Amino acid sequence: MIDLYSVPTTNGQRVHIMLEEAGLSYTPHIVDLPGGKHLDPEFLAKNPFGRVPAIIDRDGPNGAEVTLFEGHAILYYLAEKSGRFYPDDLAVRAEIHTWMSAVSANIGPAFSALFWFRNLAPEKSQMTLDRYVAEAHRGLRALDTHLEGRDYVAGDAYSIADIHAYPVAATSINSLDGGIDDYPALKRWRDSIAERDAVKLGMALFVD
Ligand SMILES: N[C@@H](CCC(=O)N[C@@H](CS)C(=O)NCC(=O)O)C(=O)O
Repeated sequence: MIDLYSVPTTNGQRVHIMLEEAGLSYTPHIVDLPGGKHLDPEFLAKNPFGRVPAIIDRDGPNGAEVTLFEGHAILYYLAEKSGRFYPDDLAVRAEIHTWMSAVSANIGPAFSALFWFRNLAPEKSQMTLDRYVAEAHRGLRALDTHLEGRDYVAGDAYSIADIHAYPVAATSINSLDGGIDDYPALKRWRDSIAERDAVKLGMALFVD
């Protein structure tokens, strides 16, 4: 059994989708971020950075408990545990690694910074907002160009690279003027991934 600690944002959604896709049984726990529960010692023991998502696999390797955080690390773990969505082919794995890293290192942080400066910063700075809007578009442009003429982010089958990138195209992008309409390849790919039952279930988790 896996305990999932999360919220229904982009960072959580990719793990929710993966758990549904892999058919692993799990117990979801919503973490009260506005109430500061992610900074309690009890949660910091799961992720010392005080961020969701995190999981505890009570039946980890060799029967031991394992605790993980960072969405992409959780996806790799669940893929290896389930043997799903992570092909053995080294060339495909290289492409998966590249795009998982690119989304984590470039696109995710651009949207996180944009959210903070737009919604939480005590002082507003147009220059800062412009910078992170531009960075978000830079990442989306790269993903859109990569998806031209392709059905999947890596190789020729659905993989954890699609699961990792999907919430960016389904959720984060809606915070930009114009949304996904400026990105035709990304839109086509998002619409096809959205049809999957596990994706629908994962995206609905914690949503009333
Ligand atoms: N790099 C992390 C980012 C996780 C993250 O920023 N989670 C947000 C919620 S969407 C959070 O916990 N924010 C609380 C905080 O930063 O204090 C991942 O990909 O899992």
